[in-house]
Amino acid sequence: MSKKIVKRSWAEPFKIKVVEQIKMTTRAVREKAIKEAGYNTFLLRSQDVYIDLLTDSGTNAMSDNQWAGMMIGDEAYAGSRNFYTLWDNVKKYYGMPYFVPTHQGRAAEHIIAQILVKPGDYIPGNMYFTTTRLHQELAGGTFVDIIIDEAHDPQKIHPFKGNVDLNKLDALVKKVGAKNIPYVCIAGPVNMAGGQPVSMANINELSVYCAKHGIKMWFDATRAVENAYFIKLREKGFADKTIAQILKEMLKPFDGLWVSAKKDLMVNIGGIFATRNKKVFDEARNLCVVYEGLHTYGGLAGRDMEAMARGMDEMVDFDTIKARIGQVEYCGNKLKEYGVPIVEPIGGHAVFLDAKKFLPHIKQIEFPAQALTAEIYLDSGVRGMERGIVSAGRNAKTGENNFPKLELVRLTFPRRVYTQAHIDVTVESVASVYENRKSIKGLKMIYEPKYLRFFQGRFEKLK
Ligand code: P70
Repeated sequence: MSKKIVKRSWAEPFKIKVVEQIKMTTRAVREKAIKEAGYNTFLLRSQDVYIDLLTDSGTNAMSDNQWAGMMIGDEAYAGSRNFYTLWDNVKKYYGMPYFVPTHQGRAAEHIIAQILVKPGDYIPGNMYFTTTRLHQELAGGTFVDIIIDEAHDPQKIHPFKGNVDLNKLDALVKKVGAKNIPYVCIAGPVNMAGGQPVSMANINELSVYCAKHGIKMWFDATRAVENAYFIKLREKGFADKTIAQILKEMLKPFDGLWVSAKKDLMVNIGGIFATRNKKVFDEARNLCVVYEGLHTYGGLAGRDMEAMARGMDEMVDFDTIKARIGQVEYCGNKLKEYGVPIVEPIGGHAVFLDAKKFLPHIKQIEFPAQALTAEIYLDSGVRGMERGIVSAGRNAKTGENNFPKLELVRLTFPRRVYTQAHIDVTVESVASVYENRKSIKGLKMIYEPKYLRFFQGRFEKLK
């Protein structure tokens, strides 16, 4: 009997033209490599990695159209043609009139914090992001988490786990006063929560509240098209709107935004600072010449800006986002079949393993997510990233470790890079590590840098 058709499969809206060879390694090679890297996957050489799921940042495959754009880079020091092309697209897609290019996202975060945050200020946000929070702290501010409680529970199902709890914001306003809150910092989707989106309804409620209290809103639009995609699929009234329309609508209430272009824009480098506020813009382009380069290149080559501009045209394509998030979902659902505990709902850019549930025998201070990340690498050469206590760092005032509720390993998918077969290999590796989980030991930190310790911290295996 022939097989009955029960569904229609779908595939990526592109085909492969250029390939990059990757190396398969032996367990012995990986044992040596991870030990030398201090059990920190950030310190591995990429030549020792088989499938690289460390990040989706700058690791994307550019299209032929983007590569063609690289050839028409105008490398003039001042007034590059590509800068103006990019600026036009910033206006077109993000709806902001003013734009300053930066070399990547954190450079824009630095400029924003320097302009808007003064010592003693509080910056509420829908969960912290490592670099964002650090720049707020370096400017003398204190970050306050106002995300809904559901976001801190890996198994809690909620369509918009990135939403703000307005009661938490109101309590902060009552406690410290609106004048000590320079802006509310919203990211969509929320990286550290598992790539969870924020709803249009929540953004609109927040904007009513902020307008009433005279508080500005700034948006981390690093993966904003993925947020728009979730709104289209999950929120009533948006099914017939395009990603570009939803993106514009999402950003309407915000005074400004920043983007790590290394994600949505599918380029290898770049950042965006954009605002509606002329005064903030003038200050930002002035700081740009101090830290980045002239305000018409911001630390980038003309060709990079052209690739960014073309990447923007591609980022709003529904089928491209569907294929990308479809891969992430495919991976997450397969892991669930093996009983592997993951953050749910499955997010936009990555599958997050719940290391607390995966390794209940390892105390949080023995770095379960860090240990699990190293163990997956050892098993197959698949490289993920710790997103738990190491990433959460220390309290800026007391110096004590922060103990986040979420202790996660992130398997992040670069855009247009890996195939479904790569995902199968990844899933099988994680499932086999899960099967042998009881034998996994915790770690001890033996070197801790002052800032963003997850990047360069070193560990040793506990006996
Ligand atoms: C990642 C990357 C970068 C990022 C982000 C959001 C929501 C800003 C930035 C900064 C790279 C990364 C950064 C810190 C720790 C680990 C990894 N996220 N906002 O892999 O942008 O890197 O361009 O300076 O996700 O998630 P940039």
